[in-house]
Amino acid sequence: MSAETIFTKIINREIPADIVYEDDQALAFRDINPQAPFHVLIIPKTAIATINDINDSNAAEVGHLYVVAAKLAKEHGFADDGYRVVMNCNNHGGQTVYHIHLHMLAGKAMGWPPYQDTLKV
Ligand code: DGP
Repeated sequence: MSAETIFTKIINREIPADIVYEDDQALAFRDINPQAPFHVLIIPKTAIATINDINDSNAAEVGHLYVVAAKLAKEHGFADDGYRVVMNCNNHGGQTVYHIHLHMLAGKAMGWPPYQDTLKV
């Protein structure tokens, strides 16, 4: 599944974004609603809708998103202190844009677990 989203428009420079990294497979740009001092979205240039659409044929592109995260962490000085990468899936995961993206959050210590209400199972 590869429906076009706003992220395709960012890849194609049809709408602006604060791009911090680009190569042939991936693009990284600052999140419009940052949740940390450094909050970028690292996306594959191929439109993969959700984690459920990851398979053996696109796994290398998805793995590459982590390579980009590691590069950015070193480049921006976050590698030693640490950072968080998150990929949300569908409604319960909090996904709002259906082109997979790795959130990379850095520049402050983050809490865990990420939910604020009490877990009831
Ligand atoms: P998620 O909820 O995991 O699907 O995250 C989507 C993120 O995308 C959210 O943190 C806000 C960000 N976002 C949505 N639209 C735009 C946009 O047009 N530009 C930028 N830079 N970020 C966007």
